[in-house]
Amino acid sequence: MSSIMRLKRTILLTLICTSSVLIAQNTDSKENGFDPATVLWYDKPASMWEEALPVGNGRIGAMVYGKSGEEKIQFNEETYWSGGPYSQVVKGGYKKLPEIQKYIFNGEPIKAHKLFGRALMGYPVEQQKYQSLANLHLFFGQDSVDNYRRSLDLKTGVVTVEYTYGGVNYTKEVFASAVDQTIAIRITADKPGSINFDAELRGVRNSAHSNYATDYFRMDGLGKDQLKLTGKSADYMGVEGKLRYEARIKAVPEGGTMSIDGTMLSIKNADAATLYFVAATNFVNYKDVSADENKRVEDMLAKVQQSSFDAIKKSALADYKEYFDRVSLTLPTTDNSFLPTDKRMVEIQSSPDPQLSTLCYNFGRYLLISSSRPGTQPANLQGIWNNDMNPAWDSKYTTNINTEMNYWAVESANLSELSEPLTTMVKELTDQGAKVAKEHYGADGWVFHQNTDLWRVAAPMDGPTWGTFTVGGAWLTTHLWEHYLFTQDKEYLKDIYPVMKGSVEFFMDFLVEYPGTDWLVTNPSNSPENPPEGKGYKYFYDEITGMYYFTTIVAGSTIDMQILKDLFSYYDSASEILDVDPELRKQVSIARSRLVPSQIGKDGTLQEWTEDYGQMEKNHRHASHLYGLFPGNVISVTRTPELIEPVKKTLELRGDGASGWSRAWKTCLWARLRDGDRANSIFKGYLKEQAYSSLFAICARQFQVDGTLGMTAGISEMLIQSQEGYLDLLPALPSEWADGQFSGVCARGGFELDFSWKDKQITSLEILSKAGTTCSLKAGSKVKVFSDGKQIKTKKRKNQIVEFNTEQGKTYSVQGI
Ligand code: FUC
Repeated sequence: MSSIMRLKRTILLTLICTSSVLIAQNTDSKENGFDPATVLWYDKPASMWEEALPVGNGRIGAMVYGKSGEEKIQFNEETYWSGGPYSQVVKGGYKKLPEIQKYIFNGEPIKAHKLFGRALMGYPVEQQKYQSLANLHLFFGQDSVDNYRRSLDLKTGVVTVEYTYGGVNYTKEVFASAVDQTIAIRITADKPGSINFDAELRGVRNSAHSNYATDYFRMDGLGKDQLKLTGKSADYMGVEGKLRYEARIKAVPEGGTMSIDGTMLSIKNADAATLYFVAATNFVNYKDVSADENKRVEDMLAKVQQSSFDAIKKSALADYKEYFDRVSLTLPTTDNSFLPTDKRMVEIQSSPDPQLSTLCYNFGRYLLISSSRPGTQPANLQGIWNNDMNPAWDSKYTTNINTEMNYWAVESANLSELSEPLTTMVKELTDQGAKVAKEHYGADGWVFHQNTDLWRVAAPMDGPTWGTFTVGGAWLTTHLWEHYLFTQDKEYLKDIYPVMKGSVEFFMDFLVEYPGTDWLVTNPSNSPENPPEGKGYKYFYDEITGMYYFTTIVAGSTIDMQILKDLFSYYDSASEILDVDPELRKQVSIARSRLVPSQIGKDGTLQEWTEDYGQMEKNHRHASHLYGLFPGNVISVTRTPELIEPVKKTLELRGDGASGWSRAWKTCLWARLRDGDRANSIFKGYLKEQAYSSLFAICARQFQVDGTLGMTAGISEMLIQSQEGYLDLLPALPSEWADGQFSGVCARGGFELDFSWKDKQITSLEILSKAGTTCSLKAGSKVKVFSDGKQIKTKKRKNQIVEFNTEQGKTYSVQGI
């Protein structure tokens, strides 16, 4: 072989190698056990906070940028908010209610809007803000590195950053431990004595010019191996900041030296180093801030110091996997599945990568496990992750879609306990909710509107355009009932029954007759944030605030009617199961029958309001009047077929776009319409336009966790549904997902399923009965059900439903479905 030939071959080989290395570097491979369904990875650091990777244990959270020069890890503690215990209740507001209602019935919405604004809004009109707690800066000074890779392994909850610098391979691992209440950061290298960095734990200030910069913090070194941060929360809207906090970094180097100079800790020539972050506030609950944040931190640190990194990691992962490993979903893998996650999000627009849907499904489960644990606060607008002292929408609890969406997947995703924080918040809201019911509406029971915060305030806030949404509490109460449907836990039902009853009692007092009909309506009411087009509705100038507004104020929005239809029928079932309040039950079912029926507008869509108003905003992001199809149970393909075309027409006019959460909702809605390809195409559009490369959802150029959690529900809804009272497998299977497997997914009635399919046909199905209820399953005529290998009796019902009794704890295998 001539030298030229040899030279050409060497060049070719080098090219192949480098490209394979490049490919190897930029694609992962089956060979090294990479699982495209459970690992997010990137070949460069986060360029902004929204691209950082999250860890959390339900109470404390962190975002890891993965930088090699100056690493930044941003921390949160879920109870660090502005303000302190306060009330928004305005005494005597109810005296103006009849006048407001009259204006609305008389077609004078702007007068009603203004009077509502003056008499029924809560005060202060704004609520408190979730705050960022601290930033840890690690100065490695290793700017240009090779073989860079950062990843989040959803199977373990560990964020890993790896790279080569100066011929040494460095690895950083970060994870949160719910067992030891710490976030651990471990830095290692494959050459002894190579670990050198400075560390500083910095507080975060409300910007000096903001009118509520009354917070402060103090940074200190502590002893030989700790950094300490203490501070107080900001006053806001006249509510004094009552929260004190303390955060610590405890450093444990192996080898090398460690020193502290002022607020800077330095580690030199160590073989490895571990940093432990702990933090706490004096928050006990929404009306009590008497805890000792310093003692809490001391106790947590003492526990960490008695343990070792390996033990802490072992128990943290075991605790995390106890939740995560309950469910596994597998969809077809393609070559693109091995690309970095941000590149997969681009490539899926032109060629299939179903396992990216699996990754999104699992990421949603991960975020719930990391932001909502029994005993913690519910996941707020950003879960628990927020780096801003003035976050969008205060990163609080918006309940005219957002907080609800956060929990749409919790039951089917086999994470039922993680709904406890939401249940507790709803219970806590009944406190001020009852005072608001009395003073603002002259009604019994409790009411809650479209926003709350750490302090569980419940009055209308922000303005009448948004605050006239009176069914926020009722909507949240349907989640409590859903928890019962999935668990069949009667003790739980007894415990939450007073919440359901209180919400029903409010509406039994608040509902009024719609003039000229026998219908009962909410008045005032709105279809969230969507201004009707019709008589009396126009933009107007409000001389008090000096601003122009549109109003959404109506009587009997369709979403109100649908939520109350669900609440009333759930109440009916609950009181029957518990055999209590038969008289109230009778009145409630009469009232339910008088709620405004679903109506089809002159444009063939489902009417969004009792009146057939037009749409001022054609592609409005909220699809509130489709609550009844999803997550509600008022509209269905089988029970209300006459409404399906109007619903589809409504969705066609709304379009497949808008914010991340809006697209997650539409994915769920098209799944309920049994159109998997439409749902899947909306999912891809979401990845393209309304998701960060971190798979965090976007709303109005802001991070919002609801879209991500809503997509987890949407993906599940394409593969299994049970809202109709029977198990329905593959109801909306996208054509790209022809083969797959889904195990550990839960269904109403207390069932847990393992099933797989090939060429869109179910090939195996195992049903675990966790509550011993009767199982109804949509199946073909040849279906056979076996228990302990023996075929059991089944009853065929209409619509291809087969029914069989089950025993608690028994698994049933189904063939010929
Ligand atoms: C509602 C939505 C907004 C945003 C906010 C948090 O107001 O209409 O898009 O998601 O909640």
